[in-house]
Amino acid sequence: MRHTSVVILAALAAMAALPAQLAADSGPDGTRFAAAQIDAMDINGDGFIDQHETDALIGKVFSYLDIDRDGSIARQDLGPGGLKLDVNRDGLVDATEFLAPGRAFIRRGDRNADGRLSLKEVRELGSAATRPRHWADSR
Ligand SMILES: [Ca+2]
Ligand SMILES: [Ca+2]
Ligand SMILES: [Ca+2]
Repeated sequence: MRHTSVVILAALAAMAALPAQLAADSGPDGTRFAAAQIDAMDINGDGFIDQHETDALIGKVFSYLDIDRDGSIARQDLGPGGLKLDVNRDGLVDATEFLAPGRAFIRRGDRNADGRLSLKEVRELGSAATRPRHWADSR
């Protein structure tokens, strides 16, 4: 599939920006946007996003960015987001650090603790982002 990496990068970028975008886009369009997110990330087509799916998708982006295949990406190569990803501040973003936001995304939104995000939970993540104090606390 020629467009695979573009789709994955778009999904990742959309995921990173998801709460803000949903907050800016509440109402019926927000639901449509949440549905599009699930669609883009729901590999097994069960209508939910789980950690295996975020790991698989984000892992592909990681391999794509890890050009020299040494298992890490220089922090500065990731732009402004790199500093946040480099949790242990060693200047490199390894796979664990790179996958962490996707896992946090699931944990943050998983209201019923079934380990996966439903359309409703993705929607609620969006409305949580409209409460700045809550959002700041969860970081
Ligand atoms: Ca799924
Ligand atoms: Ca690191
Ligand atoms: Ca859930």
